[in-house]
Amino acid sequence: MEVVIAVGSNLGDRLSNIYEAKKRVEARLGKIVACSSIWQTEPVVASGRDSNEEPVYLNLVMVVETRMQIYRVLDLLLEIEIELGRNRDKQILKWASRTIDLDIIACGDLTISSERLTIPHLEMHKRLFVLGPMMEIRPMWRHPVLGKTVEELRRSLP
Ligand code: A4P
Ligand code: MG
Repeated sequence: MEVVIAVGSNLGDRLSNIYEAKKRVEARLGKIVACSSIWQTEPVVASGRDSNEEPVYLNLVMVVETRMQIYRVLDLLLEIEIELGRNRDKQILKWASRTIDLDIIACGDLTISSERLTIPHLEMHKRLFVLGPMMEIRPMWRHPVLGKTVEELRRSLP
């Protein structure tokens, strides 16, 4: 199966965080069969906070071919985040800056809504930093709940 994964970094050596994450994903999850270019994006911050106070992000989206169970994929991604210095302190604010973020965006037309995992990612359709890169590699993927392709979702963003 193909798992679409979004990668983001806005702290530390962002490029090297991203390359290291890709290397570890490929070693532990499976082959990266498609990868977007790296986008520099303005931080999306929680309401009430100033996006000028957060460093700019580098983002990309990749597709990994794996036979692993999806919760296993999640555990491995969380493990790689920790290894790459992700601070998961509970005090940390929502959408805080991070060395690396690895989110599962989609997995074919699978839908999951459990305590630990929501697929497709809850916010993916609102985010240019996901839809932009994903347009490059899977423009025709269709959101199984919203019924729209990446291209259509991208067009409906402001
Ligand atoms: N979880 C549930 N569904 C998923 C999924 N599909 N993929 C659970 C991954 N994890 C999922 O995640 C908290 C918990 O969500 C996990 O333990 C898992 O069980 P987290 O990574 O600690 O939280 P987070 O990343 O802060 O939250 P979230 O909602 O993933 O935020 P986002 O969407 O990642 O937002 N601006 C720019 N320009 N670029 C960015 O990349 N990223 C964020 C973070 C904010 N602003 C940004 C960017
Ligand atoms: Mg995340």
